[in-house]
Amino acid sequence: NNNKSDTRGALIVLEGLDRSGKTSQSGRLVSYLNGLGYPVESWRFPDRDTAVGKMISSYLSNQSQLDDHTIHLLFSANRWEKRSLMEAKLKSGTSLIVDRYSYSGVAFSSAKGLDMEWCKAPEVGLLAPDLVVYLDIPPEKAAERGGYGGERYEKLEFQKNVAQYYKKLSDASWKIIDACQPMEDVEKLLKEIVLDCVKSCANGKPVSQLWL
Ligand code: FDM
Repeated sequence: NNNKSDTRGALIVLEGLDRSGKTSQSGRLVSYLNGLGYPVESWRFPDRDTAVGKMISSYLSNQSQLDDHTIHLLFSANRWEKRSLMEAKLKSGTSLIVDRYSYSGVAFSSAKGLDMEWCKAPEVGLLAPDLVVYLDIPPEKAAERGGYGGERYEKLEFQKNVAQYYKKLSDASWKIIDACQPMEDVEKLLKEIVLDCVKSCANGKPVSQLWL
């Protein structure tokens, strides 16, 4: 397909427990794709720079208390406030590497005891990723890496619970990478998977919506 107007960017989501390596890997992916000449940006959720994002940030750092349902809906609203920009970027040919998305939203809130279907509902209609990569690490191993910064969810027992909900959410389309491997090996696998996805989207694969 040589029609340039058909080319769109890919929506690629990295998921995983805290300290699974998502943030370092997304930086590396962006440099890699840029180096190959693909327009790409690194995004993350929560996006703490928006008005809603500031409320989320204050909650995560224990400076404010919110009912579990309320914070769940704020996380979702934080994605909704970026939806139109997201769509515009993809349409203009820019790929997005997104550190956490709706799956974090559902896994973390369900791990607190909220109903999973209730948690999914506000995500319906957001853009569906073209690729979800799960950086798989046992919660104990992630905790050993240190650097839990003292935010609300950075506790081993809770992370174990979150891991179980990620498993429930995952489907055959997810690419699961063993995140206990050396960083360079994870990086190499990720680059291959992500480049394939970017190429297939550039060939005109349509954007779809959650929840699939
Ligand atoms: N988190 C993140 C949620 O609980 N719901 C969400 O929708 C999202 C996107 O927020 F503990 C949690 C996951 C994590 C915390 O994430 C902040 P970062 O990646 O540490 O900024």
